[in-house]
Amino acid sequence: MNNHTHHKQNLIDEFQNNGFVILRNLVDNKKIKKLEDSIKAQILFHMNKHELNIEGDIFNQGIIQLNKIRKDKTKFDSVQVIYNLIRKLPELYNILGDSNVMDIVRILSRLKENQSPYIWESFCRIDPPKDSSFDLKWHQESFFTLPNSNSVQLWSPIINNVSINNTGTITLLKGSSKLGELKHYIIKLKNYIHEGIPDEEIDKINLEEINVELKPGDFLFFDEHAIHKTFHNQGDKVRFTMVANYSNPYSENFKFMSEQEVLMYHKLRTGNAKDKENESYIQSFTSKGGIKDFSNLIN
Ligand SMILES: O=C(O)CCC(=O)C(=O)O
Ligand SMILES: [Fe+2]
Repeated sequence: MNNHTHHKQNLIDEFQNNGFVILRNLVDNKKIKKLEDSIKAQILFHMNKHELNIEGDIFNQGIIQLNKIRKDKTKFDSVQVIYNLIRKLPELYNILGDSNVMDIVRILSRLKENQSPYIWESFCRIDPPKDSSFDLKWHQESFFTLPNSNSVQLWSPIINNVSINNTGTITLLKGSSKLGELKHYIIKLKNYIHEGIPDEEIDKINLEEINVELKPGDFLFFDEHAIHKTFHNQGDKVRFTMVANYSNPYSENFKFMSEQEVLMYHKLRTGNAKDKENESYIQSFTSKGGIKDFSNLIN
C-alpha cells in the first residue's frame, strides 16, 4: 500500500476508537486529474451555452457564475445538469472503485479479499461559496443507507483543498460511533428538509469536534454511526467533494431494498414521523415509491 504504513490492525483500531480514518495520497493524482478535466469540459460547455466569458478560473468562477444564473428559475439550470452528469461519470467510478480505495473499504468493512462492497450511492457535491441552500445538520449515515448494511462512508475533495476557513468542511464528533444510532428527527430548514439530530442533543454529548482538512487525493472514511455535519462554505472557492456509501452485502441481516423503500423506512422511524405537520412530507415519498402493484398491467 502506497505511503500507508498503516497496518491493518492499527487502521481498524483507529476506525473503532474515533469513528473515522484519513488516508493521505490514497489515489493516483492522474486519476483525480482525469475526473477534474472531465468536469471542466462540462463547465465550459455550459458557460458557452449561457454565453459566459470562459477565461480564467473555470472551476470556481464558472460554477459561481452558473450558480447565480440558477437562482433565476426562468433560466436553464446548468448546475443541476452538471451535478447529475458528474455522478455518472466513468472517471468518478474509476476513483470510487480504485484498488487502494477498495483495500481500505474491505479492511474497514471486514470483507474478505474476494468480497466486494456494494455502492449504495455515490455523487459529487458542489458547494459554491456563501450559499446555504443545502447545508446539512448533524446526522449519522445509518439514517440514509440500506438498513443493517454496516456501511462505510467515503468523503474526499477534488479540485480545491478543503478546510474550515477556505471552503468549509466536514466535521465529525470524535468517538461518536461508539454511541450507536441516535434518534433522528425530520428537521425543516429554510430551503430544505432533512433528517438529523437536534443541536440540543449534540450539546449533551459533548465530544470533540474534528474539522477535517484534506487535499485532492486524501480520503476520509467514516463509520455509519459517526455523527457528522458539513460547515458552510465561507470562502471564495467552490467545495467539490466525492461522496460514496459502501455497504456490506455479506452482513447477516442484509436485505436489498429499493431507494424509495429505504427513504420511506427511515422517514417512518424518525422521532417526529407521526406529527401532523410532517404527514404531507412523508406522503410525498409514499406516493413516489413503495412496492407497486403491477397486476393490472398483466393479461
Ligand atoms: O459534503 C456534504 O455536505 C455532505 C457530507 C455528508 O453528510 C456525507 O458525506 O455523509
Ligand atoms: Fe452524511
